[in-house]
Amino acid sequence: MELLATKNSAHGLKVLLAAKLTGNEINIISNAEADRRLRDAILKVTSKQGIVCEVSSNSATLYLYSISSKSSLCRDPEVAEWLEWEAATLQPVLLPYLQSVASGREDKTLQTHLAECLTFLSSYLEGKTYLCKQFGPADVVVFSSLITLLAQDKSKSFLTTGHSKVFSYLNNLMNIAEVKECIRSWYGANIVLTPWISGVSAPPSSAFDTASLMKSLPTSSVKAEEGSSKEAVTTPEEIEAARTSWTKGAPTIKQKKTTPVLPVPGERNILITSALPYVNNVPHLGNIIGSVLSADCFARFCRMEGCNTVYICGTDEYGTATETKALAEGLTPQEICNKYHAIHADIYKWFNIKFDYFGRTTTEEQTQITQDIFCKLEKNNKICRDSVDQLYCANCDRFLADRFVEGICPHPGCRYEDARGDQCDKCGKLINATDLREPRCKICNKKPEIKTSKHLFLDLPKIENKLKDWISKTSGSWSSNAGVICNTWIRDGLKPRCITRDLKWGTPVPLEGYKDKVFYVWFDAPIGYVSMTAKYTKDWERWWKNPDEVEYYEFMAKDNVPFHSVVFPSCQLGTEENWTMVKHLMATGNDNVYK
Ligand code: B3M
Ligand code: ZN
Repeated sequence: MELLATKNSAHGLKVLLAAKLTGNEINIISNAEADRRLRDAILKVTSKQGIVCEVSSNSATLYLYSISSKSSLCRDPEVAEWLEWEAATLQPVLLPYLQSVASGREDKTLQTHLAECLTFLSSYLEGKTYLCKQFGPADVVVFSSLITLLAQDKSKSFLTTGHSKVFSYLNNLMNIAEVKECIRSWYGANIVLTPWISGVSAPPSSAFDTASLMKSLPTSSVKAEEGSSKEAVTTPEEIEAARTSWTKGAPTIKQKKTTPVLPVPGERNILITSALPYVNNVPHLGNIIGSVLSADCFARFCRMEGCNTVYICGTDEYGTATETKALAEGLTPQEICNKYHAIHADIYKWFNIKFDYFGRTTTEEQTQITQDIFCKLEKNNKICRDSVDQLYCANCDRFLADRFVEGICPHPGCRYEDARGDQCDKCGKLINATDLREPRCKICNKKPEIKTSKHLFLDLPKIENKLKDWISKTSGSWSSNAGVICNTWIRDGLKPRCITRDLKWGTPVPLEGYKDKVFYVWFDAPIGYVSMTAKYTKDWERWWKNPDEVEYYEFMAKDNVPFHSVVFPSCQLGTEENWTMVKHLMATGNDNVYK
């Protein structure tokens, strides 16, 4: 492996150190040519060279650990938090501060911000030698950044006098043999930061990604010696080819274009979905970043790599989100779905999102597959029954979903008059709709009554053991936030979950005594992935009942994790069929917000 890094940068040291500590061979190149290429390279795709990826030095550090015998050190969720802290909080202050010292005018505001970072670190290090349980990637990145303070007298005394706890942490690490050796080979006898800090002017935080790990580049094409002019450089033709392939689609894409794409035994078959948006908004870039865009980038990458890839998405059309919007616009739910499905499809097209199929949940296939899954759960004794008290409006002849009732907040100190059925907008507390004082129906303003209604529940305790077993085998390849969220759900034991609603808009429940009800939107929404694939190809089961040959990736916002990691997998397991289940559950750090 080879690494391009700016000479004397902290980033280079991180990767060098990570390579040393994990026993990876790495060839580091830091000369003028490396600098030029780091400036130029965003993503170059050429037929000869394959892909050159620009990655951040923190990702490179993590990657080197992940492919080594120390890979378990990456799994600590705190590692991701420290890497994020180093890149997003510490670096944006540290580098400009170092520059200000180098220019002879130490910036006091930056110094104050830096002091805050170091105070935070000191309090964290109380009673600890390392940031996580063992010396690992978190220490590597934070250490490499902070020892740059030792390069200049002023910044050094700032560290040693005001922040001795941090200083002794650094000192301690510096005495480790491998660390010593890397510092010497990267900086020489003394830590000198020029030309790194003088080369970076007015750094935006993204400019800190100066390390580039080039896995797929044939070694010979970048063999470079200090000052040599004979090294292979990227030609203008290659840059032009990269630009064309990026804007027009690469001629190098290896996936054969057959429609529909189906898995092929013995090849890599990748199924990708991104969370299905509700039909109550006009999506914009902010929403798309949530999951559609990440899934699209990944799908493009998989196609380029020659994997048989399908990327499925579509609109989630049932549930109160649709009914509320219909009420607001004076249209029927079906009209709202038609209108917003078209808007969503158009906007994703405008953004050049390349779905293999963009569908919707209001289809025959959805009804048929959802009912089939339910019947299997019922047959396998995974459905239980219970009664639920709900508000019912006799005037409208309907049970009222939480969003359809308002009343006086039941919390003593508040008593806000227009509290909603699920939450009070004034005091922020959660509310049980049946506890509202003087409740009123949002549609007709009459007073609803409390009525008992029978409902069906997914008997999660009966599936819990199987689910936990599956989670322990698979969650190692989920994004770390997904793992954390899922654990908080299953930690205290699972309870049965109501999967039916007294509504008209939804997939009908096919069970005697419950035929006037529909399924709760979150019971059938993930089944949308399956039914949309069924719309795409009659051979959908080759994707969905083929766990040995298909790798399934899901992309979503973090508030969708419980349904994808607990509820939907439990339904799959409860059917006792051979489902393709998610292997890589990727959650972005945002909630799905429709603003
Ligand atoms: N429509 C919720 C949301 O947009 C829901 C996602 C369904 S994914 C199966 O937050
Ligand atoms: Zn009413």
